[in-house]
Amino acid sequence: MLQGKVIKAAGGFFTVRDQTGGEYLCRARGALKKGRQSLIVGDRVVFEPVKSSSADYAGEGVIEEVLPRNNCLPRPPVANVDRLIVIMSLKNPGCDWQLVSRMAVLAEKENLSLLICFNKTDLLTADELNELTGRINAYPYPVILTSAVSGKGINHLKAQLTGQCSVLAGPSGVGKSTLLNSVQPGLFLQTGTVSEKIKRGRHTTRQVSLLSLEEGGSVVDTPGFTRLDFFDIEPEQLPGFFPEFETLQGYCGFRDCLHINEPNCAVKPELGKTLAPMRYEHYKYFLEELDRQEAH
Ligand SMILES: Nc1nc2c(ncn2[C@@H]2O[C@H](COP(=O)(O)OP(=O)(O)OP(=O)(O)O)[C@@H](O)[C@H]2O)c(=O)[nH]1
Ligand SMILES: [Mg+2]
Ligand SMILES: [Zn+2]
Repeated sequence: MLQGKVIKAAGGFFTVRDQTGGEYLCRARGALKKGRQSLIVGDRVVFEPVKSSSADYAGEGVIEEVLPRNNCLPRPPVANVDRLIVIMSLKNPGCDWQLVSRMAVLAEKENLSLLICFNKTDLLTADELNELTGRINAYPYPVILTSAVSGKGINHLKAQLTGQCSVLAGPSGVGKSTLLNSVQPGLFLQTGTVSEKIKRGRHTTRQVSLLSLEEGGSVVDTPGFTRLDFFDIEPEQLPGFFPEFETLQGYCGFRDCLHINEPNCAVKPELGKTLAPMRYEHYKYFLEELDRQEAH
């Protein structure tokens, strides 16, 4: 038996890399398939190798066991990562600010460290960029500004990737694969264009795949998405996933204050002061969404 990590998952086949770097094309043992849990990229597995008939792989194999996950994201489906990097372009396609907050909630839920990367800064004039500064800085998370065209921020991004396992997530066409190619040209990831007419990407990356980095660490490139639903989140948990509420909520009149209409709320008076109005809007929107879900 060998131990390895799932680096690709497609059509019932899993590419598993063992500790020495050998890659095996594996299927999952029937009993595993019947279990509730499906295998995803990043899963650590125990597998039984068999000799390969293909030159592309060190061998074939059967996955016998999935080891417990440290964390797991439903979308993009990936397990055991150290950090989530949300990529958004500021133009073509324009930024979906609410989707950033949505990803942040999921990162908080899974205890993942989060980095937000705003890409395609080369497409904006200094004035346009200035206008967005308020929103760019509204998130209580580290932010980097990048351009795969001018090279801005690429070294910074590279330094952030080194030595850990990160997953890149964001809509189609924002430049996830292009940025990775800039960080490590040898990856030769396929990239696509953005439709002029609908200003959206063309879903060029089709698979979640875990890539090794020359300088140490690994990164998961993922297909773009626009919709992201919450599940397994109770409305009462939501305030805990907005770190800017943390120090304030201890001063609210009610311990389970949801910071909406409760008397003596310590969070609401901070709106527009230490609390970015955009983030509070996102919070309210998510809370209503979770309330609706609960009512069903
Ligand atoms: N101007 C400009 N264009 C960029 C930048 N980064 C990426 N692009 C372009 O944006 C388009 C989409 O890039 P991709 O890397 O394929 O985007 P993606 O996020 O991987 O998209 P999916 O794989 O579909 O999810 C390509 O035409 C890139 O050349 C940038 O910093 N500036
Ligand atoms: Mg891509
Ligand atoms: Zn409150």
